[in-house]
Amino acid sequence: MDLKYVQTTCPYCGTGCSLNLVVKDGKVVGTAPYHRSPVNEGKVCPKGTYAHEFINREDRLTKPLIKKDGQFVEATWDEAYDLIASKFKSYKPSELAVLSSARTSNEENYVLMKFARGVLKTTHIDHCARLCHASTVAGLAAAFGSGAMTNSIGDIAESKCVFIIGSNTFEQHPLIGRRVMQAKKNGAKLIYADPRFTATGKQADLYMQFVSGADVAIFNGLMGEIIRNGWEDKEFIAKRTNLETYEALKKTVLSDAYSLENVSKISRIPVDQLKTAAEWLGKAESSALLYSMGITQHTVGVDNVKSTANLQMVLGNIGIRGGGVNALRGQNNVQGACDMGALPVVFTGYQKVIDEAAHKKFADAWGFPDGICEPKNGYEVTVMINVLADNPGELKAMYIMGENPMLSDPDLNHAEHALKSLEFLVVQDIFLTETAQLADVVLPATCYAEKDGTQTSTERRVQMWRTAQAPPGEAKLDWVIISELAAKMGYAAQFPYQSAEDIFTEIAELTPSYHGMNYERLNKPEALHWPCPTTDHPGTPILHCEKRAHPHGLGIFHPLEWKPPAEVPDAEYPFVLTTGRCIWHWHTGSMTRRSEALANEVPTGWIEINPEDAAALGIKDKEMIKAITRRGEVEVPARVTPDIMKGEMFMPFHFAECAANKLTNNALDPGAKIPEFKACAVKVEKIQEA
Ligand SMILES: Nc1nc2c(c(=O)[nH]1)N[C@H]1C(S)=C(S)[C@@H](COP(=O)(O)OP(=O)(O)OC[C@H]3O[C@@H](n4cnc5c(=O)[nH]c(N)nc54)[C@H](O)[C@@H]3O)O[C@H]1N2
Ligand SMILES: Nc1nc2c(c(=O)[nH]1)N[C@H]1C(S)=C(S)[C@@H](COP(=O)(O)OP(=O)(O)OC[C@H]3O[C@@H](n4cnc5c(=O)[nH]c(N)nc54)[C@H](O)[C@@H]3O)O[C@H]1N2
Ligand code: SF4
Ligand SMILES: [Mo]
Repeated sequence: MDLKYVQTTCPYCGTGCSLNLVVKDGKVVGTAPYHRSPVNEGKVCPKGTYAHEFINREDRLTKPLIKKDGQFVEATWDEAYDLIASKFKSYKPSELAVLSSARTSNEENYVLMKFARGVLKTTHIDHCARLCHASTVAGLAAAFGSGAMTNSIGDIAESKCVFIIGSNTFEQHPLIGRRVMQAKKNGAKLIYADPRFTATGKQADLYMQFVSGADVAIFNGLMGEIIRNGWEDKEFIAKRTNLETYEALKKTVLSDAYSLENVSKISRIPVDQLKTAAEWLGKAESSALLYSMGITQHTVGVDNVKSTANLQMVLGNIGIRGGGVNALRGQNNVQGACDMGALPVVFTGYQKVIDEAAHKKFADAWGFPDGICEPKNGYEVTVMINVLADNPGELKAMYIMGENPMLSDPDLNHAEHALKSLEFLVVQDIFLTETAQLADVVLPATCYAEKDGTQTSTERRVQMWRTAQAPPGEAKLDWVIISELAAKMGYAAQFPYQSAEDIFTEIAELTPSYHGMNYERLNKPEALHWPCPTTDHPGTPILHCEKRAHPHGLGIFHPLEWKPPAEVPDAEYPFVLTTGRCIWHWHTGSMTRRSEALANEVPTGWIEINPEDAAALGIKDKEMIKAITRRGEVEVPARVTPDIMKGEMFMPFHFAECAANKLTNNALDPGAKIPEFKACAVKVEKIQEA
């Protein structure tokens, strides 16, 4: 029997755990612990444990598919490439849009970014970071000059006080949750704020339940209380921040609007809990703030993120061990997809497309004889969808690699209408997803177990995937598909890669923060954190130790006023609906619902309803009910539980048969263009028997 272990990185969340794939007779058959990673030390969560189960599913895509008369027919790669090349050549660059993928490697994102800007010459490239941490990138960049998680995962265990808000860490980043438990064991207090008493909440020393959308008010209230008591870090503020902005912040947070009584009215958190939280934070030697989608997915997402930075600077928790603003990135490689410039405004390493020198640098290095895209910002995902729906004919064709917007975008009826208005859609995925079903051409790609490559975790650690088995059927590596298509379109010379490593070498050359990295250096258990500017640089686990990344080196405070969500409850839609995830499933379920063990645990979706609300509506636990918003309705089983706040309801968005996103609101943060997945107005009804 041919049995081997191949060490790789988990393909699910941004924690970046390492594990072994067990390969028998050339096929992946299981996972086994890999003990030497400092991130997870051999432990994994259920998704990591079962990360092999979807790989060899019978319904993996194995051949290119072309839609003819509404039906998919199998095609050769040449037929598929020829069709795509001729179609794409018939459109103007501004009529083309590309969605890249946080599920794929850095190398693949880089190649697709180069394809978009160099071959298609379009400015419109983006990916799911828009739905996720777009607010973080904008908010932390405004505060610190750089938009990434400031500290490392291991560092959280050293914190003296952990404040988690808007992150269900124990379910969504379980191996980061483990570090929080280690901090607790070392004596740290855990403060948790969330509308739901989640698995994370159940470990908290102080749990503050509040109504979705109150975050800025809560932060202002806490900062006011901290400053009134003299618990602010005066030295840090004086030396490391811009004092004018601090004075302005003080004026706002000390105003009557954010007295604890008012904040309590807005958020429904009792005053004494707010006082305790402020005291614990104010008196702790260090406190780490952890957040994720509860903060970012709002029309005020950027304000929420700036508030996290405000609080941590008031407390002097930046650039120290056990502190930091720890924005927990979601997808395995969403940090990397952003680093690789799969965003409408930057090349790799956040080099701005509108910057003349950066534009020239990439144009020269790539050497497209007919130049690259204009030095102009392109459309964000959410804007692409709105343009498709509202300005028919402006965008005509789209290339989607490894994303499933037909389940993950807000207001699905609107998204479906938008995607259906495309003249030509190409989807490159490993399964025939809801989005792929709308495509004109479907290209079969390879999954993480079938490729070498790197991915960058939430703590900016660049780690490797290693090939464990051959692709199924005729499926190809994502970067090979894009390079072959580029060659068909006349640009073979610009895509000469023989391996993922070749691509990485080009990335390192063009990207200052990755400049000192190469496969040899990355090929060890601890890998490297960016920034790593030279080949003898050890990498940077903690950012902003000496000074901010702003040119003047000082952190900037942002005084902010609280604003309610775009849609608030009224007589017709009397409840707040929030949405999110569970530990067993991954987003649109394309992988986890094809994993027997995971699907068996949680076979379908639900809506959480507080017992008092359920009683008033006459709804029983497990009863099928109808959930309705201004945008759509779904039938979904009720889960009656005291864990959700009265007046609020929660749905996971993993399940197509009761898709939360038929209900969600497409209202966007004006700066980051992230949708308000975390709050809209909903009503629920009993299903009338026919
Ligand atoms: N098992 C699993 N893990 C995952 C994922 C997955 O699909 N499944 N996805 C990954 C990805 S891409 C991401 S981005 C992360 C997301 O990770 P999380 O952000 O932790 O996950 P969510 O469930 O979206 O939302 C977190 C919490 O926000 C709370 N919340 C709701 N409204 C508000 C509000 O107004 N304010 C605040 N402060 N909180 C609110 C919700 O009750 C929920 O508990 O998880 C990653 N990890
Ligand atoms: N209501 C609601 N909606 C949300 C959210 C929410 O909290 N609430 N969260 C949002 C967030 S944070 C995110 S990140 C998005 C995620 O939204 P998406 O990125 O659209 O969701 P995924 O299901 O992760 O889709 C990834 C796709 O990539 C495919 N894939 C996996 N590996 C590979 C590979 O190696 N190559 C290729 N080519 N394809 C591959 C998978 O089969 C799948 O179809 O959802 C957003 N939508
Ligand atoms: S915590 Fe995240 S990276 Fe680690 S095993 Fe679970 S899903 Fe994978
Ligand atoms: Mo995400």
